[in-house]
Amino acid sequence: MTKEKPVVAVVGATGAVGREMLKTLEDRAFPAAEVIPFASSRSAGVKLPFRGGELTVRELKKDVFAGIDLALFSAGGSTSETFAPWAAGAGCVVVDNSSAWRMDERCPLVVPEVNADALEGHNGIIANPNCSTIQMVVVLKPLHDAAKITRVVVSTYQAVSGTGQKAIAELETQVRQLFNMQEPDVKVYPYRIAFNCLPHIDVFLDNDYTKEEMKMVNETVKIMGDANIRVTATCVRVPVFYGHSESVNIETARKMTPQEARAILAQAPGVQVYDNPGEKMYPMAIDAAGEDDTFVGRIREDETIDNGLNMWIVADNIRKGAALNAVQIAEELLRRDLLGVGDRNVFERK
Ligand code: 25A
Ligand code: L14
Repeated sequence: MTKEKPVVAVVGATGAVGREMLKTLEDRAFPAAEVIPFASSRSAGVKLPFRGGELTVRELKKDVFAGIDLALFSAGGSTSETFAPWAAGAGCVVVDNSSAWRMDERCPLVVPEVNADALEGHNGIIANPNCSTIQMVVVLKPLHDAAKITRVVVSTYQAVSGTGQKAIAELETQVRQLFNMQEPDVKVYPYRIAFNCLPHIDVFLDNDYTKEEMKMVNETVKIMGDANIRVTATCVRVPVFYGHSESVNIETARKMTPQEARAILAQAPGVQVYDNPGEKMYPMAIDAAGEDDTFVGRIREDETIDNGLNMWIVADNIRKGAALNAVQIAEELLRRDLLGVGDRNVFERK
């Protein structure tokens, strides 16, 4: 490190995730010398609360990164694609929440509880995984270490906050309109989301899966570091504000009982086992919202195969799924002294 405490930028600071990044830096007393919020020109001058005072949002430009040690990006994929190479080129380490750099071989894709070692030797851009992937691998990694997972079948129930502030507003507005017998405005999603479920997140690809589903397939393999794990996913948007839920079925090489899985997960970092059917105890989005941990319950045997388990995994998609995981990566970079390693020219600046 060049300095005792890093200067930190939050790019996309006015968004749903950017605001949570500021709050997380504050809550965890991240040792920043200074925090500087950036967003588009639309938001320049906006004031955001921080540490009892206010920060003024600046317009993001290619030349703003001189003197900044660390930048947390959450302003969409195209913003990251353009600006992250300029940051890295100026010696500023980027932790990027978009999908732009995740599958790039030059970029580690990190969930600190699972693969923090992947940060060593980074090239200046570190990718934060997809929200649905993060909460799944936090739970699956300890089970994989114990019994070797060979196949995963996951269906998600994803909150609108993943799409950002405009989608939160759309669900609110549609609910109000429907209760007033008005035709709901449909802008953010292709169909009404209020009192509905949409089996469609991000764009459709040539194989008829959505991009969100293929992120879960590809990112899981990269983070778990095992190309032999086969993953298939169905991603569904549900009318929930905060908290993604997932039904996860796993097949393992070695037999693992639900009791053994519960015992392993009770020791797992960042995981809370919330599983007592007799007491109607299972994780729900309304409990996970605002929490840092990932919750798992409904752990039971898949009776149709020899070595299989079903479970239900829930986490706050804006916290562990985005802002918290990014700040945890930043903390790990500090701990390992991986900031301030000078200018880099690994990524093309356009
Ligand atoms: O799927 P991806 O690509 O990986 O993207 C992940 C996340 O990125 C955002 C979106 O978050 C999504 O969850 N995103 C995705 N695609 C996008 C696109 N095409 C996209 N954002 C913009 N364009 P989000 O919508 O919650 O936050 C977006 C943040 O990114 C800033 N931003 C956008 N374009 C930028 C940029 N920053 C720099 N350069 C650019 N070219 C964006 O700033 C926001 O911070 P903004 O100036 O556009 O702010 C928009 C206005 O929205 C209001 N607002 C936002 N959040 C809140 C809010 N108001 C009240 N409460 C809030 N929590 C403000 O009025 C603000 O001025
Ligand atoms: O790859 O819920 O981070 O619309 C961004 C959009 C996750 C899903 C990502 C959403 C996605 C999110």
